[in-house]
Amino acid sequence: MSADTAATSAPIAIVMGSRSDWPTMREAADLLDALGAAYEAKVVSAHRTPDRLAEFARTAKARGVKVIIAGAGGAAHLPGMIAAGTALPVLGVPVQSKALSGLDSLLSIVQMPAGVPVGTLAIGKAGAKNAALLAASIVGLSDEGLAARVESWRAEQTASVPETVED
Ligand code: RP5
Repeated sequence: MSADTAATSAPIAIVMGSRSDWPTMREAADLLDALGAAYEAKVVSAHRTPDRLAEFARTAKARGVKVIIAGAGGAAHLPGMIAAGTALPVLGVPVQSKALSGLDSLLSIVQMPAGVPVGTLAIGKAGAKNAALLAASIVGLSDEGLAARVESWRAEQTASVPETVED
């Protein structure tokens, strides 16, 4: 079996434009760990490593990836370019940039032309966490155990919210 067709054990892929995005994207990874959801995480830059990006998108489905979480900041073309190369669901996380606080990232990711969708999340860590929950829910459609763990996580979150304003 060639590298292109070898199935991976991880149905979720987390990719990011730079190592500097990891503090944000780690939130997604940590939540997937908590949910017991397998994932791979790697740096794939739309601008600095375009060949790596094209190879990743072209081979993802054959490797067993079911959903892709792509985070990038600034001129954040990574999620859209991955969506251009695969019909797998792509969840885009706008990483908070220094210059424009992530508004540049958000607008770069969210305004996709009709026909090439990227499901765009909130700027920063909240977006990364919610991308993980959505990815787990998507994979959970064909994985009852994971779906049950997502339900439990949500129920625990609900139970943790106090109704009173102070003790
Ligand atoms: C984007 O440029 C990355 O996603 C990152 O958010 C931003 C800055 O990258 P570095 O200069 O920190 O590597 O490609």
